[in-house]
Formats: sequence, structure tokens, C-alpha cells
Amino acid sequence: MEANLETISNEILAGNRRALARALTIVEDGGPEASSLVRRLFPYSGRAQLIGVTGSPGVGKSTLVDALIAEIRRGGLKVGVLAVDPTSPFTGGAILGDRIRMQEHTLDRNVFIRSMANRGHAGGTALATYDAVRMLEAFGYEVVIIETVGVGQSELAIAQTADTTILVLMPGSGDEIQAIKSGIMEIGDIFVVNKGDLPGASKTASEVMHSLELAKLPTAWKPPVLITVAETGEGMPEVWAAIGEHRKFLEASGLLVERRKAKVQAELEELVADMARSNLKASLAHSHIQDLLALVVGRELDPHSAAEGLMQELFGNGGR
Ligand SMILES: Nc1nc2c(ncn2[C@@H]2O[C@H](COP(=O)(O)OP(=O)(O)OP(=O)(O)O)[C@@H](O)[C@H]2O)c(=O)[nH]1
Ligand SMILES: [Mg+2]
Repeated sequence: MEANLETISNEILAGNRRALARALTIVEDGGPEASSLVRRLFPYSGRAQLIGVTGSPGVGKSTLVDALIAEIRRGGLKVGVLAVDPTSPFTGGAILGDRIRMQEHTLDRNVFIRSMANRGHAGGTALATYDAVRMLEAFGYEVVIIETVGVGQSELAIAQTADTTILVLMPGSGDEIQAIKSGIMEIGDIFVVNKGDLPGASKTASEVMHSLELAKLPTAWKPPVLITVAETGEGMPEVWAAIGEHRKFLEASGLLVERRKAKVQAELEELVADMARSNLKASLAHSHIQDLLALVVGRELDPHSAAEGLMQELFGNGGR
């Protein structure tokens, strides 16, 4: 198995797309093979510009990503795309639609599009996303776009694996109100009102601008609000330019490093929680732990003290 993983990593570095596809399946599944693969390829990762695209279902994210790929390819950069649906356990209609829509680019060797399955919980899906990005980077993609469906907390966790997050809205959907209410205005680095050909686009854009003025933004970055027609590619040069501006801001302000640190912290928390969870499950099967359970059932020990005992056993220091 190790020899096999060695072959896969060498083939990825040599630019073999089939090896990349296999590697993505391995990191999606997680477990020791994924860890081993990441260990090998981690030194070659960390080089891409990561762009998150998020927004409610049907606002035109995939169409926008498609148009953005065309824009980025005009500049000659290689693009990898991960389409993640954290809420659906199925690789259902939306994802299939994405594949068909982006088919034009599948003939282009410098574009790689992949939909990621859900791992059952958002944290796990975010973990798989981090590793999938690393595989794409090791292969040589210079820009990686992460599309997530929806605007809930779990989608945001995944969108925030990116350096620059684009929040996509459409006219008259009331999305902007929802966005303000749920506090997600703060995570958008760039706001795009797509379907600019429909009535109400400029009204929606001014509403977003207005609420951004009122919002307490976490940094000195003033998020631009752009109107696009993804279906025709209108507004794409402006979106790509705004991404470049944001990148410059992140670098000049030192926030790029700060953001990457915050992401590593989130990833480590999730990884350790994952390990602890499986460790705990294995330990609970041991007979002396079964004895501990019996003590609680017999009301000789309370659950809090029992949990502290377990922590002591698992981590040695009571976990504090
Ligand atoms: N009028 C108009 N329709 C658009 C535009 N962009 C996308 N659409 C249409 O909107 C619908 C949804 O587009 P998608 O790109 O699949 O939207 P999505 O946000 O990726 O959808 P999910 O992945 O299902 O959340 C499709 O029928 C598109 O053709 C646009 O600029 N104008
Ligand atoms: Mg989509």
C-alpha cells in the first residue's frame, strides 16, 4: 500500500490526471492512506491562490465559476475546482448539473473539476477539502476554486478554507437580509449580485453596499459589490480584478499569514477531535471502561467524574 501511495504521489508530481483523481478519492475517504498521501505531498502544497464561492442554491455559483475559469485561463493560469455540497449526502442533481455545465473546460488539461462527497459532518468535509486542495496544489494548479452550496455555518466553514471568499447573491431573493441577519456579511470579501440581466440587480447591490457601510467589518478591507451576468461572462474581468486586489491587500496587511494560521488552528482542532472520537470509541469497548459504565448505572459514580476519569485515561492530563 505504501509503495502504491508512493507511485500515486510521484505520478501527481509528474502531472498524471488519473493519479490526481485517485488521490482525491483517497483524501475524501480519509483514514491512514489519506494521512500518508498528505504527508508525502504536503511539501509541494501551499502555493495556490484559494478562492471560495458560496451562496444560496440557484444563485448561479456554478455558472459564475465556469465564467471565472474562462477569465482565469485567458491569463494562462491553471485552475482546479472543488464543488462541495456539505448538506447533501448524495452526489445529486446539482453536482451532476455542475459537471455538465463545466464540461467545456474538461477538454482543457489545465482545468480540473471535481465534486466532493459529504463526510457526514461539516468538520469532516472541511478536513477533506483542505487535503483535496493540497493534492491540486501538488499537481500544479495555481488557482483553486471551492464552490459550496448554501450559506449556513457549515458551508461557511468550508468556504473559509479559502483566502478570498466570494458571496454570490441574486436580485430580489431577500438573500441580503438573511445574510445580514446571520452575520455572514462579515465573511464575504467580495460580493457578487449575479443575474444582473434580471430586474432589481442594482437595487440589491445598493442594499448590500448600504448594509456593508453599517456593518462592523473585521478588517480595513472594504468589500466591493459587483454585478455580473454569469451566463454571458459580463462582469468577470472585474471579479477577477477584485480577487487580485484582495490578494494584494492580504499580503500587504500581513493578513494572509494570519488567516492561514487561523485555518491551521481550525484544521488541527478538527483533526484532534476526530482522532479523540475514534480513540474514545475504541476505548469504550474495553472491559474496565465497561466497569466504569456499570458504576455510573449503579449510581456509585456520577457521569461528570466518569468523563474526567476517561479524559485522564485517554490524554493523561485530564484533558485540561
Ligand atoms: N438570467 C440569468 N440566469 C442565470 C445567470 N447565471 C446563472 N443563471 C441560471 O441560474 C440557474 C442556476 O445556476 P447555477 O449556476 O446552477 O446555480 P448554483 O448557484 O450553482 O446552483 P446550486 O449549485 O444548485 O446551488 C441556471 O438555470 C442558470 O442558467 C445569469 O447571469 N442570468
Ligand atoms: Mg452549483
